Formats: sequence, C-alpha cells, structure tokens
Amino acid sequence: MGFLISMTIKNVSGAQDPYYRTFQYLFDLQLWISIFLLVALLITSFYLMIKYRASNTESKHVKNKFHSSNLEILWTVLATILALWLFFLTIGPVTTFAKANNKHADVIVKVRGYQFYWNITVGDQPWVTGVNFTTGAYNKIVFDHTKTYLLEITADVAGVIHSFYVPKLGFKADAVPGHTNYVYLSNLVPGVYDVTCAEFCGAGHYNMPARITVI
Ligand SMILES: [Cu+2]
Repeated sequence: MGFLISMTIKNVSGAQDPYYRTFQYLFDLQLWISIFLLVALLITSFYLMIKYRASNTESKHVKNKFHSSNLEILWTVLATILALWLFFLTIGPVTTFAKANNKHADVIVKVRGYQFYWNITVGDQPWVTGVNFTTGAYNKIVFDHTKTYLLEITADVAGVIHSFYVPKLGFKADAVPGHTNYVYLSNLVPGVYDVTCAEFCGAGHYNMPARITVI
C-alpha cells in the first residue's frame, strides 16, 4: 500500500515551478492526514467491536457506554483546528493561483469546453478542434519547454461547466460558461501530459481527452 501511495504522490512531475511543489506538498499533507485518520479509525473500531461484543458484555457485565460529552467536545475541537489549519495553509497558494492572469506569458492558450470536446488555440495557431475517443484521436497540443504559457479556460456560453484537468501538471481548473479561469505554466519538463474533463458534464463526459506534448 505504501508503494502504491508513493507512486501516486510522485505522479506530479511536469513542472519545476515552486508553485506546483506547494500544491504537491498540500496534496501529500492532506493525503497522509487522511491515511492516519483512516487507520486510527479502523483500529479503534476493531478494538471497540471486540471489547463490546455480545458474549463479552453479557458474561462479564461490561457496561455499554452511549454518550460522552468530553469525547464529543474533543473530536469537534480537534477537527475544527485541523480544518482551520489546512484552510490557512491553502488560502495563500490558491489566491496566487487565482491571480495567474496578472503574469506575463510568452504564449496565450485559449481553452474552451464543449459537450463533449475541448477547443484549444495555442498562440496564433488555428483551433485544435475537438476530437475524442469516438473519432479515435486526441487533441494534440504542443508546448515548447523554454516558453511560458497562460491558459485562459472557459466553456461554451450555451453549454455547461467542465473542468480542465492535467493530473501530471498538478492542476485542475473549472471551465465555466461566461467566466475565465487562468493557469500560468512555466519551467515545463518535456513529456506527454494527458488531459481529461473532471466535472461531470453529461453523457459524453468521459469522452473529452486532450494531450499536451511538451518538447
Ligand atoms: Cu466536460
């Protein structure tokens, strides 16, 4: 299990930008906290199941306990502290992420989500029009690793919300009709980066792949 987890964690490797390292750190942190809580919960559950099993409570007259105000207060306070701590760790990087449109980029990339494909323009090149699994091809987008890119992500105004998700680059940005979200990419590492839609947008949701090739 540890091996599988570390494989998942090391998956984000596409950008050397400290900004992505921050997101990766936050992801790892929340993952390990979740794993710790899961294991602690399972151990406690098994312990209580064995201690308060029917044969034990009947024969040894172990008293069942139904309420503990101290426990209630403890897990409410601890969970609140944990949530607040993660909130304050995350709010800074997320605000920076949202202000990506302030940054200067060499190339503007226009990304627009449709039901069910992406239309993508890189700089002054023509649309890379939607292709998908049905037509047997991907959107192929080529980025130059020496350049910086600003992605302007939106969706068809007559359509629905999508989400432009590039797992290996560590970001996911909503594509919302009538609104633009920005993602700034720099220090890209050459390689192949698959894209998918991460917001359920209808029957063809699964069928929105694209591929970014960094050379
Ligand atoms: Cu979609």
